[in-house]
Parts: sequence; C-alpha cells; structure tokens
Amino acid sequence: MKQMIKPWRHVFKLDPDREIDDNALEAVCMSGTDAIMVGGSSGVTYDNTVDLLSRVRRYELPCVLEVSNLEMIVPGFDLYMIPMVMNTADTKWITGQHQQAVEEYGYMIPWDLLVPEGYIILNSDSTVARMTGAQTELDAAGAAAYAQVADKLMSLPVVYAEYSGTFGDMDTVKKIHQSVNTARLFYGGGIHDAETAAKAAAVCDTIVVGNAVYDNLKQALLTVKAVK
Ligand code: 1GP
Repeated sequence: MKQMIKPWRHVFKLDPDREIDDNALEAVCMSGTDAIMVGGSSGVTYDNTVDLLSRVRRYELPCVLEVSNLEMIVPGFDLYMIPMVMNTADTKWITGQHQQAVEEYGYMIPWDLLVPEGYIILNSDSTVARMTGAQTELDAAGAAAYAQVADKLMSLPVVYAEYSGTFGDMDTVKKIHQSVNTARLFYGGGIHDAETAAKAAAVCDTIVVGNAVYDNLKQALLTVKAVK
C-alpha cells in the first residue's frame, strides 16, 4: 500500500475547515493530480473530515488523510500520513500525541496504512510553526541535517519540507533533497502557479499545493501540468 506514494509528483491538499463547491472539487479531482491529501492545522473535526472524504470519493484518485489531531481520524482513507516534527523541542509533536493515540486506539490502528512523515517546518509565520513551537531559524545545512535524521536514523519514508503559506528557499529544499537517500521528499508552501510548481518540482520528489486551490483555482490547476 505504501508503494502508492512512490510515483506521486503532485498532490492537492484540501482543508476540511474551508469551503469548496462541487464544481471546484471536480476540477481539482479531475486535474490529473496524483492524490488528494486531506488535512489542516486548525478547525479540522470528524464531521468536516467525513464530509470531505465522501465528496472526494466520487472520483477515482487516492485520498489520504494527514493526521494532525485525534478527533479528525476517520476510517476509509487510502493512507494515513503521520507527521513527526523534526525541528521542535516540544515532544508532543514528535512522539507524544502518537503515544497517546496508540495507547487509546492501538487495537484498531491499520498499521499497514500509516506513513510517517519527518516534518521540517521552515516558515516561522505559519499556523503550524506557531502551534508546534518549531525552531524555524535553520540554514540549508541545518535543515538538511534534520532531513538526514529523519531519513537515515529514523528510516521515515517521507521527509516533508513545510513552508506552508509562503514559497520557500529552493536552495534549502535542494540541499535537503540531495541529503536524503531513501525517503521521498515532499515540498509544500506557496506554490500558486505553473512557474512556482516547476521550480519546486525541480528540487523535490512531490509537490503539495494547498492554499492556491482556495485563492486562485485556475492558476492552481496549472500546477499539475507544470510538473507532469
Ligand atoms: C500546507 O504544505 C502545504 O501544509 C501546502 O502549503 O497551502 O502554502 O500551498 P500552501
């Protein structure tokens, strides 16, 4: 099942806490993207997650959940992406919530469907950075060192360079990419048109496009062709 992520070059990330009408959702799901990732930093509940999953399920593409709190865990997704924040001192976001989830729900966790992600959060001005207390002041070598901890020490299958809300420093992302052996590198943050998509795709394995879907759908759809 986890092999599923290997060919992905492009993913749209949809936030259950934001409105998307049927026409826009159809355009996103039929765009040629490789998968829909459902996730968000705040306001994500069981109800709005079920609702979005059932709407995306009208289409044939894979739909995965990025789990950021225990309330939003809904059965029926193809995979469950589990962030572990590499650059925080708050252990809650590294293993704390994970430990709690296993203790409470271990007997019903579909382990085969879980894909841990070594998150490196690099935009200090993002909700996710504030929430997790991420230490974002890293140069390229510092970020790449975290990537190697995720890839080489912890054998995480995905490293996620997260610039949520802003287009990141592509030299840093390139350095991260060059430093990982086995993990796939996901990049997300500020991709809003074909040009930014192509730039990011040149230095990672998989690009993730989030906000642009809600801000300017027409441009967001052009990010698919730009990387395929
Ligand atoms: C957010 O990495 C994703 O988790 C995508 O970022 O919303 O800035 O596209 P944007």
